[in-house]
Amino acid sequence: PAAIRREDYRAPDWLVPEVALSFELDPARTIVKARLSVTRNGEHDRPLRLDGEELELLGVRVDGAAVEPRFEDGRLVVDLAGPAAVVETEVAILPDKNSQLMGLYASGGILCTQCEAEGFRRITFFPDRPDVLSRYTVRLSADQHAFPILLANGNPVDSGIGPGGSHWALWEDPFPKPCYLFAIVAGDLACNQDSFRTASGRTVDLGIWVREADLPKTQLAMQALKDAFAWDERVYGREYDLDRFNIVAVSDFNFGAMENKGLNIFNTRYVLADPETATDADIDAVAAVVAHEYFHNWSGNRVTCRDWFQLSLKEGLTVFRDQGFSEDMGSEAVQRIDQVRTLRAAQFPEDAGPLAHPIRPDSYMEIANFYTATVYNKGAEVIRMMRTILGPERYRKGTDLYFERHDGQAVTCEDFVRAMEDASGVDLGQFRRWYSQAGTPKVHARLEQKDGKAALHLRQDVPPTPGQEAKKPMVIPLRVALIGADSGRELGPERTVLLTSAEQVEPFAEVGEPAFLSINRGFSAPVVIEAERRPGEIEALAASDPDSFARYEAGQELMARDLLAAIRGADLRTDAVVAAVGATLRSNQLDPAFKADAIALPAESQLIEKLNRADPGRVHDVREAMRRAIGQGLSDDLSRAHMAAGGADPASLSGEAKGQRRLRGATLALLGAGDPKVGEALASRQYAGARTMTERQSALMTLAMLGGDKAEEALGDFYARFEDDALVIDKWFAVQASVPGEATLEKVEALMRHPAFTMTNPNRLRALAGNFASTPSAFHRADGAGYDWLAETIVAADKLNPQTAARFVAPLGRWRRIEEGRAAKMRAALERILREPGLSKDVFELASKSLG
Ligand code: B3K
Ligand code: ZN
Repeated sequence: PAAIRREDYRAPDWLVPEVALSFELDPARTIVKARLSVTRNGEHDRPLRLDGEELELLGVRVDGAAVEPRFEDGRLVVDLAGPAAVVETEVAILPDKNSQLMGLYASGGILCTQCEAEGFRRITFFPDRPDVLSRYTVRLSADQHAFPILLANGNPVDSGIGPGGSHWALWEDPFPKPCYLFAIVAGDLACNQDSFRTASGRTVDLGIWVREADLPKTQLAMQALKDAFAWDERVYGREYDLDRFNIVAVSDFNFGAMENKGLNIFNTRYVLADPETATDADIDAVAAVVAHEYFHNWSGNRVTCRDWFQLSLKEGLTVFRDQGFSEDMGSEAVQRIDQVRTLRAAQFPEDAGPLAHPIRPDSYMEIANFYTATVYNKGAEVIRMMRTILGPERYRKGTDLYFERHDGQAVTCEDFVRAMEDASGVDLGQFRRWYSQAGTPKVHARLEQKDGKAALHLRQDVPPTPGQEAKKPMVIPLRVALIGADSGRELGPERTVLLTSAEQVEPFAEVGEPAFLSINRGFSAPVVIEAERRPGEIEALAASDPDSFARYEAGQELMARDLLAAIRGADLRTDAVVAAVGATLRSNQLDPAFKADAIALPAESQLIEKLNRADPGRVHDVREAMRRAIGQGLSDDLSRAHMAAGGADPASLSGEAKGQRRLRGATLALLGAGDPKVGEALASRQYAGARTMTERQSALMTLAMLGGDKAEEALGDFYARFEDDALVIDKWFAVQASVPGEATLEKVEALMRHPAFTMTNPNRLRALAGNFASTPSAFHRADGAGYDWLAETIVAADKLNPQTAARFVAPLGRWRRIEEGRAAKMRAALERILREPGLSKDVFELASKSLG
């Protein structure tokens, strides 16, 4: 397959201002009639070219007259003489056979659509590109009994009864939109109905549509939706624009959710939640995704992308917006820690590996492969840096200008940055490199102190990435404070240092006492800091940096220092880490959620990233030894914290209650590491008395890690208890696939043969394969069997669902970071995948680039 390049963009030859679609819905064979009003765009004599995929063409008409279809490079080519025409097509599609879950498909008796990025071409012939915006009228007809509810974008305008037990509904969406935002749903659905009164006094009808039995689990999503409506009015001045807003939940979905205009379609996982079946983390994710999709109504739908290279225009901005929402709804510091954890776990490895790409990529084979942590999460960091540089008021002026200037348009990342510049008067010329250069910058920092003066010596280095050997210096905003080594206080106000050259020296005014360096506070830039530390400096910052995010970071730096030294061959030093964890546990000032984060060691995957050719077995052993030392050295503090945290009100979703439950799980895990017998007893007790899924899942995970009869007993109980709840059974698979150690693979193989396992449901497949591949000591078996299993699974899944299969390729591509023996086996697994005949573009692109 050929690469598509950003620089080859050309405006569309034909526009489609109006579309009328008619669906005769039937899961076995659906008939789609399309009526496109097309107009020639500019002076040219090129024909109309329409994308189409897996469509059975039944007829084409131009201005009412039938024409003989002609295809070129897989596209339907229609020759048109004048400046405008009406082009009609009729096709048949097979929803029941659609296992890719793109286009129109069936999920548990519901018919639904997914069009982003290029699924609309699987529904009808169309110029399937985001810069063609159309007004849609949609007529749906279906069997009344099987599909009593018929939904589409926009407003319902008419409905009625048809022949043979059928009924129909007519919907109109007044807002021009790209076809990737098109959606319809038909099914037997029940509705949680509510309403929201907008700032300008309009009433919006809100509906969350699910299977009848799931209605009680939609309350949290509804609350989040109303909070999101209010937040976007208050923080960004954005009001909703239609009279109704619908969300539909389906159980087979390739990712989290989709922001179709007025008709969001969600993975059930991000809608259905209550404290008995969803963890606090799941519940927070529901709120974040509901808000994210809602926020797209402005950042994505009203202002959309010109082409798919601009994906971060809507995704980076919308992630940044949903992060702001979560920060305002919960604790800002804890939210920021979670965001940075995600970035380090998912984006840093991507940026350091063979699949590295800038947030605005230059080329792709399959766009579905570019819905990445880089485009989304690093994209959000880039918006955050702009706000840090401009300040919140000028940033808001910038977004106001952006929305006003480009409402109803399909635009580029450049348009966003220009709006920021025009509104603020700040030149972002050099800053634009964040859009074009890949790789995580490293910043080396040294604080020099002489004669009562301090100077911060900074150096930046952006590592080479595929296709980008030499890099230019970036603009890196670093929030910096100096902390008195004796007083523990901030010496002068915090500053934002703009690092713009390869090397730079920042003088600081008189500092009266020796100072420690608190840098990149709040994670003001998505970089790796390498600071030269003085003896006792990290320990002191970890104990008392007044900025809680910076204190967390210092704790992580301390843990990583001692773990990495031991992994590289030194004796494992545990005293400093044990002391720091003990102080955190005993503190009266820190809130429980922060404590839970602060006592967790850096993930194995993160340690592997910092090593040259790691032995994952050794990384695991050293990290376990540290966990054991903490568990043994602090058993009293841990037990006390564990008991105290057990008092949280199970019905409460306050930050305090959620924090206590998080701390209860974290302390339990460490107690289990320190003494398996004690851990087993405590976990069994916690499991038996659990009143929330948060408690139940953390107890189950600890038991599963310890293994043995108690683990089997709890796993059996868990399965029997939740057999009918697919989302909870996903957890049952996930827990077992996440157990560290070489024995997990056999378990995973057995689970694949379990009657509840199916490859056609992406949530189930991710629960098993995704979790296994992200558990380093299980996946990186020395004999390479973990890699072979993953390769086989990818090949099998690819035949059903290429997008979901492709998501599992990246772990095999990390071979450069792993010791030679295993690395060779990882490459062999990638080669094995590439030998498979009929591989999808999705998997081919990632597997071939991963070998590079
Ligand atoms: N925009 C969708 C993602 C579509 C993914 C297509 N492969 C959900 C979101 O980011 O909000
Ligand atoms: Zn999004």
